Amino acid sequence: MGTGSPLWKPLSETPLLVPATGERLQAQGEMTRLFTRKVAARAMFTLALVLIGSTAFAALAWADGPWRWEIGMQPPATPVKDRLTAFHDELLVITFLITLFVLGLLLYVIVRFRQERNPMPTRTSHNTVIEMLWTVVPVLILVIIAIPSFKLMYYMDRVPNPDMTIKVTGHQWYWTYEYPDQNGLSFDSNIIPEADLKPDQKRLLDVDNPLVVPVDTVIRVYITGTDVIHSWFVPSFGVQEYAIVGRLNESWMNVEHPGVYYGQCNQICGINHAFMPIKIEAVSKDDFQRWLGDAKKKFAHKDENGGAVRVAAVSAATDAAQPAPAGN
Ligand SMILES: [Cu+2]
Repeated sequence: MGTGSPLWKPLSETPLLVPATGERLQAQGEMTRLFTRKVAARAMFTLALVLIGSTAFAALAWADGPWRWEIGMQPPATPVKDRLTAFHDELLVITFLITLFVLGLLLYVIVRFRQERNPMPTRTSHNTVIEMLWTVVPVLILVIIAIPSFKLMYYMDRVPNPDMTIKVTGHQWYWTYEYPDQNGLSFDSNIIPEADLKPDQKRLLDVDNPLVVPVDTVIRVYITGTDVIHSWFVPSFGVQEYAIVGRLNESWMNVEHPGVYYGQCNQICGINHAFMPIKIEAVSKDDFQRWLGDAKKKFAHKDENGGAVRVAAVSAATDAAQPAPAGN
């Protein structure tokens, strides 16, 4: 717009009248132009951030366990999490391509339809073909995403022939772990207070009695609660299940590599919600048998207050209604 434009005259020179239609249109054109440039600049900045972020994420994805300034997800340790991670990566590719396409369109519009090159805007307002396309193509993309998504959801949901069962009970504010196949072996798992931490222990994540499981074993996990709703969440297993009073939720895991895995209650459950971490040690089958022998002695007669006995009764009733485990 030239310097002689009446719009930019000092207020004193501007007539206190509504500008003529032509001037108003010109003013609107100017506003739109400024606005479009600003939006385009912002969109490009955002895309640059997304690109840098996803590259950094890809580079960091091989580190083990939670680490400082973590961006991506923890490395997968079960078939469920393998699939979840793969699905996430597929979605990232689709998102990247769509973002690239939208950026291309934006750049094209910014260059091709800028005011200098296109002084007389077209009055086109409808184009049936384009409107059909921008409806049908996104629907197709959603269908393409939905098919693997539903497959994965059912894969996570059905426990494939469990070799053993573990029962998890959420309390304010700790977990109880129970092995119904092992004469109801059961123990509580409490956080290690910060003051008692040993150098190799993780703050807010380490516990006195971790859950111990064998690798290469299909483990059915029952989850329930005794006071409020908790949630048993182990990121590297792809397991997240609500612990609800009076309900028995079910999930499963098959840990692929021995190691130590951490999780947390991720349902706001009261003042000590942040202090009921989950620690799982996955060990070889032999080591697990050895641990069972020790644990049965260590945790014998520990639950005579009735809580665990009641829970065990529920578990036994549910087990009776299900096909027997393939063995352990
Ligand atoms: Cu909780």
